[in-house]
Formats: sequence, structure tokens, C-alpha cells
Amino acid sequence: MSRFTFIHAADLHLGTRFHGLATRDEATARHFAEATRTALGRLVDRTIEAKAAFLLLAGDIYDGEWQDLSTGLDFASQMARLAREDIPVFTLRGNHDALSIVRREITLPDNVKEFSTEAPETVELDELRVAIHGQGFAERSCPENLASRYPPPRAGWFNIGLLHTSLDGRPGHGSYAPCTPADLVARGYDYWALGHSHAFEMVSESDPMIVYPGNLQGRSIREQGGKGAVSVTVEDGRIIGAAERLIVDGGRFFQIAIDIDGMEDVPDLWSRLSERFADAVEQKSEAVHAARIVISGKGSIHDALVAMGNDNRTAEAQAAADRQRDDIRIEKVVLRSAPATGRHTDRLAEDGFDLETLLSSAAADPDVQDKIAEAMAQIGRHMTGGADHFQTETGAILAEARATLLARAEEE
Ligand SMILES: [Mn+2]
Repeated sequence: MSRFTFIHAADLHLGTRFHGLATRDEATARHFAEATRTALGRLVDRTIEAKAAFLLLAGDIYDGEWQDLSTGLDFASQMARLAREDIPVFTLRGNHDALSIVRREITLPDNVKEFSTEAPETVELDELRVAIHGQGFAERSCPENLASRYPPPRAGWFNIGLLHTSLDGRPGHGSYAPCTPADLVARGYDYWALGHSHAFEMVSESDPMIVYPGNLQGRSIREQGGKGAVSVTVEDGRIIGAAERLIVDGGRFFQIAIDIDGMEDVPDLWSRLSERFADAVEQKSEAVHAARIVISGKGSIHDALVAMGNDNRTAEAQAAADRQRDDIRIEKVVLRSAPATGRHTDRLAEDGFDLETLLSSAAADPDVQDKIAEAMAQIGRHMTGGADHFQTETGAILAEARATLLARAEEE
């Protein structure tokens, strides 16, 4: 009886810079900046602990061309840890680290095999009777269906397809080696180790098992929850049981939505928010958590919330988190609430000047929205991370502007 375990990861995105964190806490900012490296270190720990036969990395190892050599050096040193344990690594390039994009290089230990970007290649592991087929991206865009050109399986062996793909079919339309699950099934392999989608997904449970492990580390509030790799065990040429998720992320994003409806005063909001933190994240997670708080609803406390200003709201949300746990940092507090209905309309509609209606119609005006988008883009051009990394939802900006104006009008 032969039995072995392999680990499959993808989308490490080493070199990712975290811009999105609103926190001014430097230690947290640093923690997230290092999170992709931390996650890789933990992946290697887990691979060694599992005495894995090999490690598969299905593309987007790097987020883009290295800012400096430390990005490549870090990967090389982690691969060397596996080399010293005689664990081979099979990798290929995805759209983010295509051959034409990541040009800098550093010598990797001999245990690392990178698949060609010119044609599909097969590596055979004689002792395990495993054949691994793969081809990487030469350019950022890869409109060809790479999978359809992968070679036939080696009969009687355990065959693995390593592929970076968006798996969205439609040849000629997709840019990321488009193909369908049916194309993959047709190759006749036992396992497809995919990369590209950042969400964990069991595309197919068996015959063949097709898996997106998701990225190794969430990169923004859009990538929430635990991140990591999968571990698969093969006995006598067949997969035993389900793929096991190995969560290795060093920082994790999550969101709490809270409605101010019916709340009597602002402290009420913070105490309810605090309760929500109690069970919002797993108790024994090694990751630091970045929380986005979205405040919505209509209520009498809205004006007071606006008047507090963003820094104070963020600090109160942080204090509410700290009352429960010490591993949560507030990423951002988004204020989407509105004043209790009616009040402003009545008072401000005097003298034929209806501020609320005026602001509501402005908010719905495409020209106003365009102007805001343009203003945000202009600000973005002056920021290292570009406009993507801060509040760009026009609706939210308008809601806050409207709330601020109404609160000021109320004061006067
Ligand atoms: Mn990708």
C-alpha cells in the first residue's frame, strides 16, 4: 500500500502592499504588511509537519514585479526550508507574475520546479507514480485554453493538472486561460490544482477533484474569512477522504453591519457593537483581525454620530472591540445611517428651501456622481495606493456629505 499527502496552495501574492487599513496603529499596519510572508511561513510549517510528499503552487506567487529583492529572497528562503526536508515544490506563473511581468530573479533551491510558459510540460515522480502536468502564463493576459492542450494522463499513475485559470469558459473572451470544468474532466486526470480565484472552492469533489484553495492571505475587506491551502491524501492511486483546509493567514478581514434603528443614544451603539465582537471571530485563531464596521439604518442618534467625526467613531469602535478581545483592529467605520425620518424635512423646508430634497436629488444626479468620482480619482493620483484603496463608493460619500450638511443646518 502506498500512501502520501500533498499540499496545494495558490495566489500567494507576495509583495502585496496593504493600503486599505484606516488604522493609525503602526504595529497593526506592519503586521498586515508582513501578512503574506507570515502566511507563506506558516504554509511551509504545515507542509513540513504533514511530511507532505510535495507542494503545489498554482500561480500568482508574486503580486507583481518585486519592489525590491527581499520579496524574492523571502520566497527562496522558505523554499530552502522545504529543500532541507526533501520536499519538492511545483509552481507556475499566473497573470500577476507572468514571465513578462516579474523579470527580477534570484536563484531558487533545486527542489523548486517551475513549469514552462511556452508549452505544457509533465513532471514524473517515479517513486510515487505521480505525473504533474502544467503550463504557466507568459503574459498578463492568456486568452488560450491552456488546459485543452495538456497531455493525456499517464495510465495507471496519479495525474495532477496544475493550472492558473479563471475557469469561466468562453474562449476568446477570457484573459485567464479560459476553460470549463468539462474541459478539465475531459483530460482524464485525478486532481486539478487550480489558482486565480481568491475564494476557496471545491469545483468538483471527485473524479476528478477540482480545487481552488483560494489565496493564502486576504488582501482587503473584499476577501474575508480564513485563508490558506488544502491538504490531499492519496492511497493506492486514489484520493482518500475530502481535501482538508489548512488555514495559515496572518491577518483576516471581516465586516460587522449594525443598524441604529431604535437606539436611544450613542453609547447604546458602542455597547451593542461590543457584544457583536464577542463571537465575530474564532476564539483560537492566530490571525490579527481587521474589522470594517458599517453603520446603517435611520435613527435619532445619527446626527450625534456624524458630529463625532470619523476619528472618534473609529476610536469608539476600537474601544468596543478591545473590551472583548485583543486581536481586533478597526479597518474602517463606514457611516451609512440617516436621520430619523421627517425631522429635517419639516424644519428645513421653511421659506421654500428644502435642503433634504435638494440633497437627495443631487445624490441621484449622474453628473454629481461623475464629479465625485473624478474628485476621488484626482485625490487617488496623489496617493501611493491609488483611489482603490480608500472610500470610493459614491453613494456612501454622498450619504455622509448629506448627513454632515443636515447636522450643520440643524445646529444653526
Ligand atoms: Mn491570478
